[in-house]
Amino acid sequence: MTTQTIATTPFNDQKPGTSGLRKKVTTFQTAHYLENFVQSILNAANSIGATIVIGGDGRFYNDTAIQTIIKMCSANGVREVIIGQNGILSTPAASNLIRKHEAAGGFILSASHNPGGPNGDFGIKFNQANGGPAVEQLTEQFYNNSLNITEYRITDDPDIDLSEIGSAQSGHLNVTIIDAAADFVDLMSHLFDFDKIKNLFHSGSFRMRFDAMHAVTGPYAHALFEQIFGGLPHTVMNGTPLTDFGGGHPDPNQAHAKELIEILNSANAPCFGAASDGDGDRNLILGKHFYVSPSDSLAVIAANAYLIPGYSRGISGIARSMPTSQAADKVAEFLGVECYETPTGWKFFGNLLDDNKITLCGEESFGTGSDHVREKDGLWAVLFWLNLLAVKGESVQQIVEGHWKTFGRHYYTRHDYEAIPTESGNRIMQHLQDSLTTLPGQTIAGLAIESCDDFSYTDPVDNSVSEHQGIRILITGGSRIIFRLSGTGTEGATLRVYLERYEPNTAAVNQDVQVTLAKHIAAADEIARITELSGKSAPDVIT
Ligand code: VG1
Ligand code: CO
Repeated sequence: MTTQTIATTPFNDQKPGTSGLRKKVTTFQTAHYLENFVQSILNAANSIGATIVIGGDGRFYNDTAIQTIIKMCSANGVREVIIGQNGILSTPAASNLIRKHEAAGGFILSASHNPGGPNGDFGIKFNQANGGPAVEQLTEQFYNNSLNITEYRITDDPDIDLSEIGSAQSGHLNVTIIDAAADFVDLMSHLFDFDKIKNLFHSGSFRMRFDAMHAVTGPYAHALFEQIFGGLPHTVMNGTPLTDFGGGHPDPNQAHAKELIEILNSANAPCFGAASDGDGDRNLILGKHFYVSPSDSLAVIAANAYLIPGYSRGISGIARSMPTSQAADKVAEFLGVECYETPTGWKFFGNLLDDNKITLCGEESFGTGSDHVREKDGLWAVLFWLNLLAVKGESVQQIVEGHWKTFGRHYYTRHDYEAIPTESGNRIMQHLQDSLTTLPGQTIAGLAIESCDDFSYTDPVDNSVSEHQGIRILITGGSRIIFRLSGTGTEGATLRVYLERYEPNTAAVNQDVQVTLAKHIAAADEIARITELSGKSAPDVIT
């Protein structure tokens, strides 16, 4: 083994976004690009003598990147790396392994739900010792290191065979390859009542479909829903992970999980439908002819947590990302616990979970989770719903409609304007900034604007401040319109518009969400001058 020190020059675009560094595969293939970022991370993380977890969602370039990271870990004095078999780990499974093995952190190779393949996207993020995404102070260090980097260290050892479970050696580095699904299934079996769920599957009337979208959850889903619970052989669809996700977007929402949604809307629909994304941290929940909005899902989960073994002692608090609907707030109020409003991105939940201020958290972007790991967890949410269906003996629709009756309903939609010129995105946000003082008191499209601000968050645990996290427009009666630019895209800018209307009495309004929110949609366009400044007359994706 020889360790080489390679001279390099910085790339100034290695700034991590909402969820790590995401770029086109072709960018990661640029000479020294990946290496610069990995060395910048290793320099900031306490990696000498440490254990580090490595795994990815199996997309194109996953194996190449993992072999590079192994050699760099070896050259940088890491003691042991723990890797999922074939280099594959779902994001929540990686989070679990970091915690379980008290690792110093982990490299997660994923661009989540973004398309894969040689012309698709790739991504890398570093999770810290608590299993959660690196906090902002740390990602700032990664970025600053990447701006000043002059060299990186790598060995010239041969590649490791990642297909064999067991131990191997890369120079002085111990490489442990593990069965990723086993640990994860074990963790789930301690949170949920597997026997009750099995009985549900064997009751004769229950059928479900799970869409793994050719991504990382396929093997976990086959094990859980078919082998353990005894679901029919076709319970899991698209269950074989592919490096390009079969050419699709592994994004479990109305735009990209169309096949599953059609099945759940068909005459002979199963009782329950669910899907997860590229790296297994997102979830979509469907009932027969019924869609559950992620914000509602968080609220329902919180309201019913006491029925689930892992949460039967009650929850300490809830957190939701700022654009997530306020449905969870109503539940927190009812339970007498705190509801925290954090900026978008799972890293902001970490301190609250570590400090036991919250047990549950979620985002409108199909992310839900708890203190069992430090990432959102797609299969966890699906198991939670299955356990709930088994305990309550009601349909998904009955559970959600019952919830609305008790707490009122937060009609909710998100409109995305994708890949607009960066310049247009910035102009829209600047225009909104400039309007903050003049908007309050105005009535726009029939909606009375009460107040507005540029969301800033002070972490209650470490007092760190994160500014400019989105523009919030608050409307009389508890409705909101929120604007922010995406931090995960790889082309131009993506404007996200979040629209929410609260109705205490759901019988009083039109049930169609887009119709119910028509005034909010019109007001958003007028306030942000979207059509004029983006050049688009309609959003690209509506969820
Ligand atoms: C999006 C979502 C955000 C989520 C992030 C990472 O970020 O809106 O809620 O935390 O993706 O999720 P943005 O900045 O594009 O809005 V994942 O499944 O991509 O790790
Ligand atoms: Co994801």
